[in-house]
Amino acid sequence: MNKTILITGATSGIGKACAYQFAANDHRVILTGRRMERLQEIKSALEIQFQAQVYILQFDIRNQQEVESAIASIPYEWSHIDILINNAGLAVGLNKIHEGLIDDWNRMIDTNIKGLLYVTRAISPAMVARKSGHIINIGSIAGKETYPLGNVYCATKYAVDSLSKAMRVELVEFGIKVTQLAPGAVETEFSNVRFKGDDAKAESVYNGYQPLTPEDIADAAYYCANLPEHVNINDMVIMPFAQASTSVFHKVL
Ligand code: NDP
Ligand code: 8X3
Repeated sequence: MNKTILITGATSGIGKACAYQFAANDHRVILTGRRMERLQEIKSALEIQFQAQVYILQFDIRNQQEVESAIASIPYEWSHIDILINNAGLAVGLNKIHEGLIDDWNRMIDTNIKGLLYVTRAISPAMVARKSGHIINIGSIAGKETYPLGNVYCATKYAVDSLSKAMRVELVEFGIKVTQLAPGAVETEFSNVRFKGDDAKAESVYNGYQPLTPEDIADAAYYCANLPEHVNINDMVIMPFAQASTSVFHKVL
């Protein structure tokens, strides 16, 4: 049966790959992000390539009112959301804690924690009422191990780890599955954002080893979303083979 999947942060990277993965397999997708042009391009591409049904919603996940009114504006025929992929997120800056930029901290906390909460709060009540649904949170290996200079980004992903557990224990009685995917290095726009547009520095993050692709994570999300009813993946840590921990890489340069 076709499902409806709402994916936050679908304009790039892991979210975009999830949009392709689910749309290619006959599911209806609701794609969200701030960059409207990209949402429109991806919608057209999915419609042409897979004859997919695609609905797009532009909002800044940090703005509670924008999130609420965007979700409330979803037409009735799209309102039965089977799967929510809480993917939108970012790292900004790499500084020691005593040199950290408060604005960077606020962006990460507001996006990765508060944004994820706003979307979940807006969408989960209908799942609870229907007694079915699946929430897939994109955490990170950074939510399992803290690394030097990762401080606030790691803290936000530890929060996602904790919220994933909280959602699971609170929503199980309503028939809602909760899965966290915790990837290591995935080559997306993540490092371009972290290094604030210094693309050479961003590229160097992935030198000397094979990072994960966004499609690797979309495959995992698709796998978790298509298990028998009695099976749930609670938590999946997915690493490039060459990355043994947050800071141990086998690089051949
Ligand atoms: P990208 O930068 O490629 O994609 C991030 C997505 O998040 C974009 O679609 C962006 O859309 C969206 N987003 C960011 N801020 C906002 C906002 N304020 N409002 C709405 N949407 C927003 O990075 P990734 O695909 O790598 O990141 C996706 C998730 O994966 C993040 O949660 C990240 O922490 C996590 N992750 C990434 C890893 C990696 O190595 N790449 C490893 C582990 C986890 P737009 O700019 O259009 O709003
Ligand atoms: C992204 C992976 O190791 O750069 O969550 O924090 S890492």
